[in-house]
Amino acid sequence: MEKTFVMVKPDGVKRGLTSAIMQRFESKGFRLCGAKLMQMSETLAKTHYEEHKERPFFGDLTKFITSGPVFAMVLEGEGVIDEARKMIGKTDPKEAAPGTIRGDYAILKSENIIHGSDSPESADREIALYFTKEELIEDRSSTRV
Ligand code: RTP
Ligand code: MG
Repeated sequence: MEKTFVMVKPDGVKRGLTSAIMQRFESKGFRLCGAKLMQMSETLAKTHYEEHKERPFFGDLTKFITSGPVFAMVLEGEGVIDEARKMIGKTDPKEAAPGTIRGDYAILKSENIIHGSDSPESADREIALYFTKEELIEDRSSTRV
């Protein structure tokens, strides 16, 4: 079953939005395979955002993402990668539609509450960066009520 990696960023955790965000994905019908509150190291931050390492905002981005605990999640369900990105909304919260997570909870591009994998390749890479196989409970579709 398709899986994605979603992470409430330090601003979201600090503002107490973790459960409200998790609720949206669960209510939609996606299943939680794994979740943890954690402090990202500088090394993990640089690896996670490796694709942006030449961009001018890279330093601020890694500083921000390590500024406090994050809440990492793996979600499972049909089309979850694209659907979670839709639910998250555009990168700049000012352009994110109302009803999306960024549209409803954020104002600044640099503090946009949540991360979600942008492709199947990113999802595989990011899930492996944050979770061991043992930490994930996979494919519960047959036990779904
Ligand atoms: P994310 O990876 O965090 O889920 O965000 P995203 O896919 O929507 O956006 P991405 O292009 O991957 O950018 C990663 C994060 O870098 C910050 N950013 N700042 N100043 C800028 O022009 C700029 N562009 C991107 C954002 O915080 C974005 O979430
Ligand atoms: Mg991205």
